[in-house]
Amino acid sequence: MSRFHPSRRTFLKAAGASVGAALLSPPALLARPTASPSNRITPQTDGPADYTLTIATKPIELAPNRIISVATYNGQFPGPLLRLKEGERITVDVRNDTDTPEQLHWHGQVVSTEVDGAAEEGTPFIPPHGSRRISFVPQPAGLRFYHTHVRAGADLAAGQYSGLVGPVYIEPKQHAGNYDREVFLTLKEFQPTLSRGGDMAMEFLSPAQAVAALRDSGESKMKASLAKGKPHGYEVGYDSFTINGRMLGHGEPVRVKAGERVLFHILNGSATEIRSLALPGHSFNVIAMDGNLLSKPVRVPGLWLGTAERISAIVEMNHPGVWVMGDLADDDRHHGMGIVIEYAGYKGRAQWLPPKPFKWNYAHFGDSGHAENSGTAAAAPDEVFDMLFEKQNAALEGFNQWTINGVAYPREQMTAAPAFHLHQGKRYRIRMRNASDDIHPIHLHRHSFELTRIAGQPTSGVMKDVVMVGGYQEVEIDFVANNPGLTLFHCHQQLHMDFGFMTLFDYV
Ligand SMILES: [Cu+2]
Repeated sequence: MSRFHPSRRTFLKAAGASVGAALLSPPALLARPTASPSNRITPQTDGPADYTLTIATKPIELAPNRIISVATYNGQFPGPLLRLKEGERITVDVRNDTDTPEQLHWHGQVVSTEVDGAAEEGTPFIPPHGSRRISFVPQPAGLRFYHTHVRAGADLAAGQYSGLVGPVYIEPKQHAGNYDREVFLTLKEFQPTLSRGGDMAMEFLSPAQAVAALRDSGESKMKASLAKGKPHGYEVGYDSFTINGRMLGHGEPVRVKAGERVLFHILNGSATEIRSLALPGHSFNVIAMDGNLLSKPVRVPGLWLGTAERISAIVEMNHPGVWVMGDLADDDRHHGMGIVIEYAGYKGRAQWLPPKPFKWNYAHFGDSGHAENSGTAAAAPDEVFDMLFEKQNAALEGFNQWTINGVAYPREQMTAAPAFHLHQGKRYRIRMRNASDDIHPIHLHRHSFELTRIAGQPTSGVMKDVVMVGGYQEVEIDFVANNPGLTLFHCHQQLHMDFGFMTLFDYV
C-alpha cells in the first residue's frame, strides 16, 4: 500500500494570492462544447467539437495550505465528468498546452486504435502545443474514465503521477438499480516520492492461497539479487491523499438525507496504489464492476479497488450522523484519503470506525457466487495463452524490471513485435501466473474480459477491464476477439508498465 515517509514530505506552496484567487471559482462539472482549435492534426468534422479537453499545468488546491502544480485536464482535478450516451457518436478536441507529447486513453471503451490513446497500438501523439480531434461511438455503458497514457519512467511529474485523470459515465439505454441520485468519487494521491522496498497489503484478497512453485521461484530470485548486494528496487509513496482532489475534511461533504439511496461511482485514479473504502455503519450494494453490471447486486461491508478499477455501488443512508467515508489504512486516511458524509440535521466532527474485517473475493460477484447458480462455469475458450509475470529486482538503475514470459517491453520503442495472435471472433483465455510478491492490476485495452478463475476458484459472469492478480497467485480471464487492431495488455501500476510490464496482441 502506500509507503509514507514523513521526513520527505514537502509542500509545494504555490505563489500566494493570485493562485488562491484563481481557485476560488469552482471548476465547471461538465466540459462545455467550445470552438475547434485552428491547429488540429486530424480534422474529421468541421465546426465545434462536442467536448474540448485541454492538457495544461495548473495549480490545484488539495487543502487550503496545500496548493500543488500538476498537469490537469481543463485546469481541474479530476478532469470534467463526461456524461456520454451509449451509441451516440461524439467528437472531442484534445489540446496539449504542455511541452511534451501526450496520449489520452479512453479506458474501458471499445474503440479503434486510432482513438484508444496508446502509442504502443499506433495512436498518434497529441503534439506539444498542438491538438487532435477524435470521433467515436461511446460503448459499453457504465463507468469508464480517461487518463494520460504516456510512460513516466523515473519522472514522477509525468504519466499518471500527474492530475491527468477524469471520469466518464456512459448512460445506459435503460437505467439499472433503484437509487435517488449519483455521486462520483475519484481517488488519487499526489506528491509522489521514490522509496526503497516496502510491503504491499496482501491479506485482503481471497482465496489467499499462493502457488508454491511461483513463490519458490520469486523468492529465490530475490534472495540471489540481495546476496549480490542489490538493494530492493524503488517503490513510490505519496504525501497527499485525496478524493475528488481534496484531502479529507477540506472538500464539500457529500450531503445526504436519511432514507436516501445514493449510487456511488468510485474510480481508483491512482498511478500505483490499491485503495480501500468503507463508511461506518453502512454497507455497499455493488451493482457494477468497471462499469459493467453484475447479474445481481452483491452487498459488502467495504470495497477494494486496484489501480484503474471502478465500482458502482448503492448505499442506503440509514445510519444518520456525520461520517468519514475513507480508506481502511489509518495512515492514508490521516493524510487525506476520505470524504465526509453528512446527514441533513447533523453537525460536528466526522466519525470514523473501522468495519469488521472482510476479504475481497471477485468470485463473490460472479454467477457462481449465488447459491442457485453454484457450479456455473464460463464458456470454454478456443485457445489458452499462458503468461508468467516475473520481477528482476533493481535491474534498471535501481528500478525493478518486469517481464511477461521472460520478455520486457522495450523501453526505447513504442510499438513492439506482437507476442500473441488473435483470430477475430474466437474466445481466448489468458492464464496469468504471478511469480512476484506484488499485486498487479492487469488491464486489457479495447476489450472487456470475463473472470473465469481466481486463485484456483472458478467463476463466471463478472466482466471487467482490470483485475488484481495477487502475489504468487494465478488468475484466468477470457475475452472474445471482437475489436481488430493492435491491443495493449499491461500492468496498470505505472512503475511496472514503464519498466517492462506490457505486451501486445495483434489480429491475424
Ligand atoms: Cu504490476
